[in-house]
Amino acid sequence: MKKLILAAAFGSFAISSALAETSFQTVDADANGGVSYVEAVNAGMPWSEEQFNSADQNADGVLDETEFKAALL
Ligand SMILES: [Ca+2]
Ligand SMILES: [Ca+2]
Repeated sequence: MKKLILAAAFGSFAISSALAETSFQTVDADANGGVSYVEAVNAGMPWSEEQFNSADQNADGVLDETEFKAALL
């Protein structure tokens, strides 16, 4: 039982550190200055379309660097 809890704790730690290392430039695959939902998903971001849309504060369909970083917090 204890092992299971440790594994779960390690798992979530690994996910959050991977996200912290995900840079905007890496996720913006076509380097057009905005991260589309498809780019985010392809980069492994664990976002639903709903989460993406709420992160897209100016509703232009992409996350600029400011929106992207805010969404990671
Ligand atoms: Ca892009
Ligand atoms: Ca936007």
